[in-house]
Amino acid sequence: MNKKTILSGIQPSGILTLGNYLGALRNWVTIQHEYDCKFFIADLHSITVRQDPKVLRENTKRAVMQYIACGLDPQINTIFVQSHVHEHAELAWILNCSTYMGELSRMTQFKDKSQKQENVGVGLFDYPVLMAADILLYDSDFVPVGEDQRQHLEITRDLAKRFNSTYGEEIFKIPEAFISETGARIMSLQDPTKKMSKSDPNPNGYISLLDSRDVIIKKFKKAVTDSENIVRYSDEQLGIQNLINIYSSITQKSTSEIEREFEGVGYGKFKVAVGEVVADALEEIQKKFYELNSPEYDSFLTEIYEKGAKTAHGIAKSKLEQVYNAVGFVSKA
Ligand code: AQP
Repeated sequence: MNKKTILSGIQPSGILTLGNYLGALRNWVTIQHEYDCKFFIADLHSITVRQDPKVLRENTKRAVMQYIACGLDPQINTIFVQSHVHEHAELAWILNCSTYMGELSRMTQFKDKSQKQENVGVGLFDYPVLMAADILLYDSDFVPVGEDQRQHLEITRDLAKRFNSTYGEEIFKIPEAFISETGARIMSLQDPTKKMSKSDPNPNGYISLLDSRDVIIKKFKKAVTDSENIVRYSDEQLGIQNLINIYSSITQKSTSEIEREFEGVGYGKFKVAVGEVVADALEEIQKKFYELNSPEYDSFLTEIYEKGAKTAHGIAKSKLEQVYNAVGFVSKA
C-alpha cells in the first residue's frame, strides 16, 4: 500500500526547544510508521536571519542528533539537510517568478521577524516561497503546521495551483494541512504573548532540549505569571495558561484535572511541578543525545543525512526536471 507523504523541517537557528518538541518532533514520532516521512533540517531557511557560520554548522549536526534522540527512526524516515538538495533553492527561484510582492507582504511571520531586524533581508521576505518549494518538490500530501505556519501553507497551495493552471499540467500536488491531535503552541516563559523561540535573545524565555534539570527548574521558577495566585486556565492569565498547557501536554491530564490538582497551591509549587515533569520528559532524550554526540557516532550520523539527501535528491531532481520542461527550459543532453 502506498503511504501518503508528509514533509516537515526545523531551522537549526539554535538548539531545539520544548516548543519544537511538543509542537513538532513528538508528533512526528507518532506518525513516522504510518506515513512516508521526510524530515529535514532547514538550514537554508535559518540564514534568513544572520547566523554565525561555526554555530550554524554545529547546530545543524546537533539537530540531526536531536531528531534521533527524540525518537525518529533513521531507518524508516528520510532525514536530510536542506542545503544538500540543491533543487530546493532552484525551485524557489522558479516559484519566485510567479509570486506577487503583495501576497508575501501579508505574511505575519515576515512582519514579526522583520521588526526585529535593522536591515531586512530579501530572504526573510521570500521565506514562504522557499517553504513552498520544500513542500512541492516531494509531492507532499500533508504538512504538519502549527497556527503560525498556516498562512505559509496557504500560499504554497496558491502557488501550486497558479503554476498548474499557467502551464496546463498537474505538475504539483496540492498539499493539505496535517492537524495533529496534540501540539499545543508553547509560549515564551518570559512573555506569554509570544511563542517560545530558540532564537529568543533571553534564554529564560525558552527551554532548550539540552537544558539541565537545574536550569529547567530555575527557568520555570522565573516564568512570568500574574498576581492572582490561582492555577486557573484563563485568557486573563496567559502565563499560567501556558504552564498548564505544557503540563497537560506532557502528563496528558486535562485542564480541569490540573486545576483540581493544584487547587489552593501557590504558583511557586506549581511552577516547580511543571519544571519537574519537563525535566523528566527530557531526561531520556538528553541521555540519547549525549550518547550520539561523541566521535564514535560521527560516521553513523553522516551516513544518515547522506543517505537521506540521496533519497531526497532522487525525488527532487525528477520533479525539478518536470518543472524546467514545463516552463520551457531546454533540457541538458
Ligand atoms: N513555541 C512553539 N510551540 C509549538 N510549536 C512550535 N514550533 C516552533 N516553536 C514552537 C514548531 O516547530 C516547527 C519548526 O520550527 P522552526 O524552528 O523551523 O521555526 P520556528 O517556528 O520559527 O521556530 P523558532 O524556535 O521560533 O525558530 P526561530 O527562533 O529561528 O524563529 C514548526 O512545526 C513549528 O510549528
